[in-house]
Amino acid sequence: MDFNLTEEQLLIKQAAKDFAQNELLPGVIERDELQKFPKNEVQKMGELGFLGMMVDPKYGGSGLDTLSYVLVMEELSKIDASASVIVSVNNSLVCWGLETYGNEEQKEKYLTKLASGQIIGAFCLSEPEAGSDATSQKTTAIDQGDHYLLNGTKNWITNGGTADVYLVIAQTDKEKKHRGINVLILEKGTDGFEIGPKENKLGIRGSDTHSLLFNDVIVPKKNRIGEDGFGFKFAMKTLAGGRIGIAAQALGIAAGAYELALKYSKQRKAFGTEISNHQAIAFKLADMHTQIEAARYLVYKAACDKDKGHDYDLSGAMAKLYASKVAMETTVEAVQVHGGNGFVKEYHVERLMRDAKITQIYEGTSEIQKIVISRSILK
Ligand code: COS
Repeated sequence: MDFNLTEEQLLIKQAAKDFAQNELLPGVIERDELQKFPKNEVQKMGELGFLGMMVDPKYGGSGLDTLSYVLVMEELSKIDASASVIVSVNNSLVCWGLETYGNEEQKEKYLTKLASGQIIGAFCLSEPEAGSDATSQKTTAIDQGDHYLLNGTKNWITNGGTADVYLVIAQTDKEKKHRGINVLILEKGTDGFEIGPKENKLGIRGSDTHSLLFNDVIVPKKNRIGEDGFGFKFAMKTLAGGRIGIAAQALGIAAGAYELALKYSKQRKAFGTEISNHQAIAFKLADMHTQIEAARYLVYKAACDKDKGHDYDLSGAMAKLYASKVAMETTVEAVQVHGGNGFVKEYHVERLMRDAKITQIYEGTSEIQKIVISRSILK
């Protein structure tokens, strides 16, 4: 095992760190408060190549490895998890899915714009009654010869209002259960496709989460990705990679909170000395540092598995399960280290604590990760 990053990876990590400090940090509290989508920042991330990091340059991507992507996710998430989830969904779920399983025409039409950040995408699997139980799709895509007729509702869709391209998972043949599910590329503005109101969320409030409504939407058959009935496998494969991105997001949130707590503990004085000199605080920092380092190795290992062509379902699930737990625990402790100031928005740790929670929920709850892990070790 080589724990050293390459020169290129170090440069990319630094570029993301600089971007987060200079471009994301200044408006992050306001965006959180007002639930404001980071439009300009997303455009700049596109220019930096962060929105199609692993995509082949011939389709407008940066042609980098998964480890580089994880490093960027980590640095962005230290400052702004709302911005990083946009990066994660566009890279892992939309671009990766299209590049891996789309045909040449689909890649040329959609991937090039998505990877270069000219437009962003959304991944639409969850429904009011199908989140963890993803095979129970109620949205239907009825085969009408040269097109599908799409009807139903999707819930909690990241980039729901701002995306231009939506990958929609829907049931075509109920009899065939999960083998009768398809994934369709849907363009914004198609007749019958309506975007529901924006969700008012606990965390990642700068990201744009909506329900989507489909009422007799006509989707050309050429917009189906893969063979008939491939949609559920598509969702599972893309989510397996997506979980590495969210694990990196959780890692970044934890590391960001830890760095703030460390700095604060060396400045704040109580009982005549900096609070870092009190073991009650120093031990918290020791626990945070150890857990973050352990999470980091799991996340990097999952990314390396993907880069080496090894199976990453198990390592990705473990990375997400553990990193999201560390994110939650570390951010709670970081607020505690800050005391009263931790409860105040200007100190950032309360936002990181709120942002951490979603990493235990989306792209597969912690309980789902335990299903994936236990099935893998018991099979
Ligand atoms: N890669 C490829 N195929 C996979 C897969 C993976 N990682 N995981 C499951 N599948 C396939 C199975 O092989 C099976 O297909 P076949 O019958 O053709 O072999 C099919 O998917 C159904 O699998 P399974 O029988 O295991 O389905 P279950 O209903 O038991 O559910 C879980 C499997 C729980 C793992 C799945 O539903 C899941 O991941 N749910 C969470 C979804 C999620 O992350 N939701 C959040 C939405 S995005 S914010």
